[in-house]
Amino acid sequence: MRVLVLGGDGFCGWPTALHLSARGAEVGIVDNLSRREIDNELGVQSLTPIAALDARLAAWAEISGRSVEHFPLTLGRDYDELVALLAAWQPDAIVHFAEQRAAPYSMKSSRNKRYTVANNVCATHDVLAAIVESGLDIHLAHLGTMGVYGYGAAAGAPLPEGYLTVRIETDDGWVEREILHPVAPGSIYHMTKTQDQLLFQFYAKNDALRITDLHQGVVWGCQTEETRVDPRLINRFDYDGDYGTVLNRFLIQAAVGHPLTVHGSGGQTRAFINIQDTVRCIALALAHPPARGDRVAIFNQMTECWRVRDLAGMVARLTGAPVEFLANPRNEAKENELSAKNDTLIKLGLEPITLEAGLMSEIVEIARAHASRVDLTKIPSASAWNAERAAALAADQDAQEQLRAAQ
Ligand code: USQ
Repeated sequence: MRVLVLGGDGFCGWPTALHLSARGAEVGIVDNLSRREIDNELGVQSLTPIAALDARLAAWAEISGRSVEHFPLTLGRDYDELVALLAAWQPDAIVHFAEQRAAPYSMKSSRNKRYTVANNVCATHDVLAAIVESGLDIHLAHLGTMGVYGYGAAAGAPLPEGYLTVRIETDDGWVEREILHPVAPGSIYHMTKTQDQLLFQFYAKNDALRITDLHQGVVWGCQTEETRVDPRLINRFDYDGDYGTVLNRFLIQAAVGHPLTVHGSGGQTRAFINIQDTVRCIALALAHPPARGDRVAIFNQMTECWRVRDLAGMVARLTGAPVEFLANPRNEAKENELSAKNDTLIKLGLEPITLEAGLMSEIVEIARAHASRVDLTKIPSASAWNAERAAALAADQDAQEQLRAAQ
């Protein structure tokens, strides 16, 4: 199978490219290195020292004997080059990770909102239009998010996989329909993923494109079977207030003696998945594509749900770290219940790696091994969702300063 991985230098894209290559796929990476540029813009670097993409690919060729080519296109801008690449490379499948994926980064300013919308929505649309223009029967697997649903199901039922059965009253009685689950995005970033869903619905209906949308939860972990083979293949690990995801942040905070930064009361419940399971799920999705003319296949790519304060409690017990309850920079529900169906990937053979299986120890090791690279000033989450949240953050900071002065 020939697979183009769009965004193949990123946190999920890099281990996916290696996983598919290791399993015999011919892999090409399309990436404009924008994630590395954003690191420079934010003045922060991955906790793990990641090699330049060329060096990563040379190391992979040396270790595996398999070459992966890099195409440095900017999706959403270099459209003609993308069409030419599809014609020349003739992929069977495309895995699309090439979007700005951090909710806090997307909410920092109007510039960040506009960049995230333009980058994500135009990239997705260009990929779809280019597949049609190529005339090739390419299966598109896209990394969506559990955040499209808004973290709560109707009447406490588990979130279904993409579609919701509704009953509509007509003159002749009740009829049943399956509709796309209503969206409730909590950030501009999440909102772009809900826009992606509409683009997919249109192109599946109008052009019979074969599309799988993988609604992924919060990813934890860092390394996969392939990335741990050699230090030059190490995956990135974000811990900063914009790109670090909650559990990985807690683990590095514990490793450097920083209190665990729980937003609000920590009553937010989210769906989680380990990075090793991410790459397995993508391989499973590629092996089971929809047929031409099928509706968009939507899988919930998550394995368990956790409340943020319970995660903090677990890390605190494991490491002895103190927990700090901070003003929440985000405009989100203080408490929510969440459960979600993930039957499709389980039926396809996914055997989830769970948090409680003790595998968190590897991440603790990664966090401890690279703790000296942490810039403590980058830990706080300073991106406020709106003026009211910004005022709450400022009041929290004042209170902390007064407490320090009194000590
Ligand atoms: N949180 C804390 N303390 C922190 C960081 C986060 O309490 O130091 C809380 C947040 O307020 C939020 C929850 O933890 O309630 C999750 O935050 P997160 O930063 O781990 O995840 P999120 O912003 O939702 O985004 C991440 C990925 C995104 C993906 C999404 C899946 O960055 O690309 O789509 O997880 S999901 O959350 O299911 O929508």
